[in-house]
Amino acid sequence: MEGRVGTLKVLVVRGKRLAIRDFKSSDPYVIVKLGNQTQKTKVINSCLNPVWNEELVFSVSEPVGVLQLEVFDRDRFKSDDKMGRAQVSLQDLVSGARLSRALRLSTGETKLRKVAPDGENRLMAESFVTFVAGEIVQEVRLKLSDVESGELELKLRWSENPTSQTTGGAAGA
Ligand SMILES: [Ca+2]
Repeated sequence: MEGRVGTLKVLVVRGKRLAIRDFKSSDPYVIVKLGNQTQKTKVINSCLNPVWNEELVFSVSEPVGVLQLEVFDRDRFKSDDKMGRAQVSLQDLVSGARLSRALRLSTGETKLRKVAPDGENRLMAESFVTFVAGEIVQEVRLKLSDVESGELELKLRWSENPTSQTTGGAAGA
C-alpha cells in the first residue's frame, strides 16, 4: 500500500447546455478518474441540463495527480457516445491545504486562494479555494473540451489524513 495523504470528495453538481447525442436530447453521466481510481455518476435520461448532485470519493496519495472527467451519453443498443471531457489540477487544493496549516486554521471559514480563468484551465468563472471547518473546498465551473457545447459544475472537498501531518519538521517551509 502506498502512503495515503488524504481524501478527495468530488461533488458532481450539474451539467449545462450539454451536446445532443440522441434525436433531441442525451442521457448523460460522468466518469471521474484520479490515478487508477475510476467512479461514475448515475445516468440522467433525456436531459441536457442534468443535476446529479452526486458525491464520489477518492483516496489521494502522492504525487497528487489531475482529476479527469468525461461525459457520455448512455445508449442501450450501441456503445455510449462521447459528450466532452474536462480536467482539474488539484494543485490549488494542495497549496490551499498547505496555507491553512501555515495559518493554523482549525475552525470557521477562510478564503485562501482565487483562481482566475486563463484559457488553459478552461474555468468559466473565478474559482475560490476556501477553508471550511477542517476541509479545503473548491468550486469550479468548467467548459468541456472536444465537444460542441457543454459545461460542468463541481465542488471539490479535500481533507488530509491526520497521520500524514505528524511530520513535526519544516514541511511547510
Ligand atoms: Ca442515449
